[in-house]
Amino acid sequence: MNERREVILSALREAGDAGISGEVLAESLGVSRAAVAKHITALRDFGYEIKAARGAGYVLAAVPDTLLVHEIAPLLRSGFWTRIETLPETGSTNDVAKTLARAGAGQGTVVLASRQSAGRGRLGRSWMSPDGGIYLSAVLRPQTPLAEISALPLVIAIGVARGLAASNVGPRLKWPNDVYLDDAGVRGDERGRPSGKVAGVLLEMAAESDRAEWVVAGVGINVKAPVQRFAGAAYLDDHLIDPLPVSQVAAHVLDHIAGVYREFSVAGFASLAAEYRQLSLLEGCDVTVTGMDGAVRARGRAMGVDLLGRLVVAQPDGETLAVSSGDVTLRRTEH
Ligand code: BT5
Repeated sequence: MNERREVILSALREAGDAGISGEVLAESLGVSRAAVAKHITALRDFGYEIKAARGAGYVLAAVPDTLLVHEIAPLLRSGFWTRIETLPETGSTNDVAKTLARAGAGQGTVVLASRQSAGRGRLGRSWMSPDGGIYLSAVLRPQTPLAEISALPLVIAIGVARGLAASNVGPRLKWPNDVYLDDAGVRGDERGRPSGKVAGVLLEMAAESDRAEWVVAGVGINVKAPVQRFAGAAYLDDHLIDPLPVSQVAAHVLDHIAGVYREFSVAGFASLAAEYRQLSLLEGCDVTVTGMDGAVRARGRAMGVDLLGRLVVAQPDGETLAVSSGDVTLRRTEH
């Protein structure tokens, strides 16, 4: 959206129900009234409902409930996000952010899309990305030693969980970086079981010798349920009596990713491990760790995560095992 439209939009917001005339807008922008009318038409095309009332001029009646930079930016509290790009659709926001990172985009760049045609999960899996979700990818340039970067996906997952908690739901984490919704809150699932996966995190990076050159942190969040629900997925709005505008949810998540990333940058994962443990769905549960070949690698009790983000499993023989993500699947052991 161009700068003049931004100015018009903020003037409309400020004027509220009183409205603002085309003449005043034209004068303050130094353009003709016809030019103002063109910008108003363009804003309407974005989904802004702008009424033209006789005497009052233009009145902003409703803003679109979609991911638009001019809806998200005013809601952000953190100054971390210096470049925000919103797209109606793209293949994968991670690819867009990676291209920007390779071209030198700074830390604090973020790309958000309302829909993805080729959303990716980890290990070549796909991420269903219909309209109604938030698909975002952030460019980070951590100074953390490379060996400790392995905890960063868990850090981002904590940020997403905090952002969703600020959006009035009770998220939980499933190691390493899946975010689940705990239905024990609003809907009152008597079993108190999480109703499904509401968000996932995909980190991609390029490394120099002992530092990451850039990290792209991709996050997909299910907000409004599509007509065809994805099996195993949870949708934020199903858990809310008063759903928030999607831009507000995005702003909460971005603010909290920025906050937790700053904590990680200053103090490492040590300061966050206890919070991760508290949010973890697996904490204290018996789990089975299975390699990609399907063979059971270990059984035991999940006992938190170590400073490298590995899941610590206490085995029946008293030995503990630290499990790295990427090469295992994990499920609660059925008794
Ligand atoms: C993830 O992978 O959970 C990481 C997802 C990251 C998506 C974001 S969106 C913005 C950015 N751009 C991208 O292209 N990707 C990132 P993983 O742990 O591998 O989980 C993938 C599995 O989750 C799939 O195999 C499905 O079983 C399930 N799944 C796919 N889409 C889902 C959805 N919308 N909701 C819940 N589960 C889903």
